[in-house]
Amino acid sequence: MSLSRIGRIGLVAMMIALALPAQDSAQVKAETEKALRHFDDNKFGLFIHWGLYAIPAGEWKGKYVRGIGEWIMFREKIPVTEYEGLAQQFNPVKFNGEEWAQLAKDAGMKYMVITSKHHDGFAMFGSKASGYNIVDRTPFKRDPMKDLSAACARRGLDFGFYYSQDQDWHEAGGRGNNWDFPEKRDAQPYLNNKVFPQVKEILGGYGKLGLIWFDTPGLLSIPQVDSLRGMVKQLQPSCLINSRIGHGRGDYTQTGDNAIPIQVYVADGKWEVPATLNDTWGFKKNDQNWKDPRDLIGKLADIVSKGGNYLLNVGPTSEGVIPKPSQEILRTMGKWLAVNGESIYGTSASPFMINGITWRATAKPGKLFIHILNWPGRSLKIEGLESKVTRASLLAGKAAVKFTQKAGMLELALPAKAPDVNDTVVVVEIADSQAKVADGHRAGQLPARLDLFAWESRLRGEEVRYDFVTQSAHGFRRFQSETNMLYWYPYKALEGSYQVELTYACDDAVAGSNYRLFVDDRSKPANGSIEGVINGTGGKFVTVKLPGRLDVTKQTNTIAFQLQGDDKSAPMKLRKITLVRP
Ligand code: H79
Repeated sequence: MSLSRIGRIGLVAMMIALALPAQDSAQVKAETEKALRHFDDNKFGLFIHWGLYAIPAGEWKGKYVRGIGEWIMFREKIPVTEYEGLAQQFNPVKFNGEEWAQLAKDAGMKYMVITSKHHDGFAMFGSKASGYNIVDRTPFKRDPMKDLSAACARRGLDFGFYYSQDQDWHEAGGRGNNWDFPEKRDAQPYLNNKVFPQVKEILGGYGKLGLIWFDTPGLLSIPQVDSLRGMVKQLQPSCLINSRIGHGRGDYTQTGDNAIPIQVYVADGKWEVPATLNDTWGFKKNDQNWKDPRDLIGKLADIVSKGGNYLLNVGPTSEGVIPKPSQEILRTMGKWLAVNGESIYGTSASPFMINGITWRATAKPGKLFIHILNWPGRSLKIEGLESKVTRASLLAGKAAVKFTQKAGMLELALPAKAPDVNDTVVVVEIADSQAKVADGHRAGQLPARLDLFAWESRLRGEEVRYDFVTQSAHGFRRFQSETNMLYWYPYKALEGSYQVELTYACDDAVAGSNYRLFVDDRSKPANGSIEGVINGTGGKFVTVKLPGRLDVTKQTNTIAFQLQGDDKSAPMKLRKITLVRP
C-alpha cells in the first residue's frame, strides 16, 4: 500500500470522525442522565451577571447607553486598553458570598449560575491562564468564586459557571471585537491559550459544578466544540452542558433570553428559560423597570407547566451588592414557594393544551396542581379531564375545595376573591397516576381559537409596560435596534395559517399609527406580516378582525407586534391577539 493511500484513508477516517457527534462513554451518559433528572426537579435557579461592566453601569463618558449593560464595551466600541482600566477600579468590598447564596436559598432557588467570564473577556476568578482576572488586576485581589461556591455547597445549592466561549472582545482570536482587531480571526490559539485552560480551571477549582453555561455560539467549528465538551466531561462527567455550547453538543436546551414557549414544549430533552428581573443582565444604575413578583411567580408556574426551568438573573453592583429591589422581589417569590413549592419542584408538565392566562397545571403521580393566575370568580371550569377526581383542596391551608365532574367537565367552586393573587394552587387528586385528557384538550394539540395574551409575550424594550388591571401592554415606542414590541414564541407548536384578531384599546386622541404583526422565521426573515392602522376605540377594549393571514411554520422564531412610522399610538393597550384556524 502506498503512503499516499494510507494518507487518504487516514484523511477519510478523520473526516468521518469529525462529522460524528462526540461519543460519550457509558459512564458519562449515566452520570449526565442522573444529573438531568436532578436538574429537572430543581426548576428554579439564580443567574448572576457580575463583571467590570458594573462600574460604568449603563453610562459611558456621561452618556446613557441603551440596551443590556454587559454589552457596553461592544456598544461604545471601547478600546481594550481603555476598558482594561476599569479593573483597577473594581473593588467589591461589600461582596459577601454567604449573603448571595442565602438570598438564592430564601428565594426558593435550587441552583446558581454566575459569570466566570462574559464577552468582555475579564475572568471573575483567579486564573493562571490569563492575567486579565480579578485576582491579578483589581485592588480586591481575591477570588470571590471560592467563597460563593463554598457558600452554595453549604446550603445544598447546585453551583455552576457561565463562560463566554466564542465571543471574547479582549482577544484577537475571540469573536466580536472588530474595532481593535482585524476581521480575520484564528480562534484556535485563543481556544488553546485561554478557553481550554480556563475551562479546566473553573472545573478544577470550585468543587462539583452542577452545570457549565456557555453562550452565543458563533463561529467555533464542530471539532472545536467537541474538544470543549470532551474536556468538561472528562473532568466532571456529571457537569451538565447547555445547548449554547453550539452544534447540538449540549445536554439540555436554552430557549432565547426571556423567551417562554407558548405551549408545553418537548425540546430535545430538558430546557431552561434565562430571564431578567428588569431590562439588563449586568447592573445598570438607571434601570428600575422591575418586573412585578406576581408576574414572575406566574411565569415560574407557566414555565414549569410547559416543562422548563426558570433561571432568573440579578446584576450586582461593582461594590458587590445585589440591588435591593432584586432582593425584595426574590424574597417575595421565596415566600410563595415556601408554601407552594410542592406544586413546582419535582413536578412534570401540564397534560393540557394551553389557552388563555387563567390557569396552568403541573403534575405529580395521582395529582394535578391547578395554578390559578387570574382569578375567575366563584368557579373555574376545566374541560377534558377524563380521570376521576377524588378530592380537591387549596395547597395553602389545605381547605377542601368543592367540585363537580360531569361529561368531561371539572368545575371547582372557589371563593369570590383570590386567596393568593400571585398564584392560588388547587390540588386535584385523581384516581389515575397520570391524568387522562380527552382528545382536543391534550398538550401537543391546539384549539380552534388560540389566545396569545400580552402577559404571555416577551415585553421587549425599555419603555413597554404590562398592567395587571387591564391585562394589557402599552408603551410601543420605536428605536432602531431596540424597538418596544411584543414577542410570542411558538417553539414549533403553532404551525398553520391563521386569521388574526386583535384585542386592544386606544384613546381617540392618540389613534392613527400603523401597526405591524409579523412572523419571523429563522430561515427567511419576516416571511409574513399583517399591517394596518390603530383606530381609536374611545379608550374601550375592542376585538377587531385583521386583514390577511399569518403563516406560522416550524421554523417560526417569533410572532411579533410593533408600531411603524410614528410613536403616536404608543400608549395604546394591547391585551391579546387571537389565532383563528379558518
Ligand atoms: O449574558 C446575557 C447576554 O449578555 C447574552 N446572553 C444573556 C444570557 C447575550 N449575548 N448576546 N445577546 C445576548 C444578544 C444581544 C444582542 C444585543 Fe445588541 C446587544 C441587542 C442589544 C445589545 C448587538 C448590539 C445588537 C444590537 C446592539
